Amino acid sequence: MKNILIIGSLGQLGSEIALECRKRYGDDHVVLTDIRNDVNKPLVEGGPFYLVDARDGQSVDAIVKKHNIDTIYHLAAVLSARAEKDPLNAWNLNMGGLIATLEVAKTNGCAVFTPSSIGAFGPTTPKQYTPQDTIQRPTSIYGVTKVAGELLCDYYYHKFDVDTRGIRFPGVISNMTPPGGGTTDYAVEIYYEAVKSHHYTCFLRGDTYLDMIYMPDAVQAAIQIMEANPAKLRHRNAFNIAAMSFCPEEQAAYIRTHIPDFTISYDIDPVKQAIADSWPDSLEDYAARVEWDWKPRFDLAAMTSDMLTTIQRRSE
Ligand code: VAH
Repeated sequence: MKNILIIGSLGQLGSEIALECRKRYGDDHVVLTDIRNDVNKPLVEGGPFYLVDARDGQSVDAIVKKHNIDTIYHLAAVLSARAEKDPLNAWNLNMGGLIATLEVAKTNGCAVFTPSSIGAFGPTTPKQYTPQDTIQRPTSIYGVTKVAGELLCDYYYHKFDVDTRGIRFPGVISNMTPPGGGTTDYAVEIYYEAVKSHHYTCFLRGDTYLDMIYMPDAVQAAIQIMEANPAKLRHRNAFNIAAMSFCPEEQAAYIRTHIPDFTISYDIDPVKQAIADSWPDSLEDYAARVEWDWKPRFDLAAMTSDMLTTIQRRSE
């Protein structure tokens, strides 16, 4: 049975990967850390949890040894929009945390999953069906840390034989954990506002296309890649995956099939719009499909139906 450590386990991605891993591998086989413990009590109290800064390699090493960890999910990071407010802090946390984890993994023979992002691409990257192997010149500090992270993880694989694997996530949409300061947060907020007030004021232009994915598919991908046969992997850090590409106007139209009087207006955030404009409109994910059988289950129609039904049920 696997023994998994999830660093940054209370964030948007971390909390749902943690929940699914505990279901699949057992509460005591999934150890969580985060820099806070004042949210998501069921996770914090549902199994081993430690208050640890992701950059504290000594503490992480002690946890890995105590729990005989074989797989680390490194999910601690400052997301794109928040990172632009304090680029140095974003670099220190995103890179300081990752290299601490890679050093611990090298010492203890752990596999490491690190999320990258469509943010690892920039304005000179082909925007439509962005290829797996292409130009990566991001213009956000978040994207710089993602490209640097991909290169660092590949280096530890080739130089020290650390089993590193990663996925370039699109914008992740979840009905459980609030978004954490990203450029794609609008695509989550819009559903909650649609149920609450039948109106949403969007911070991106209505024709801004971005790749998005529903959280159940994102979680499945993060677990599936770490269970994949390493002999079939020609890529490591990181794989493109794609599920849907849409713009706020399209998402609003799908919401109106459930809430006919839903309206959307715009109050553009120039920082977030500039980041979104630098990212691809859509990705091709052929490598992930061939090398570890990636396949999404949710499209925009299915996600919209599930999100609105779940939020409406909770608000009753
Ligand atoms: C962000 N949600 O907006 C993250 C993600 C592709 C977007 O990396 O920063």
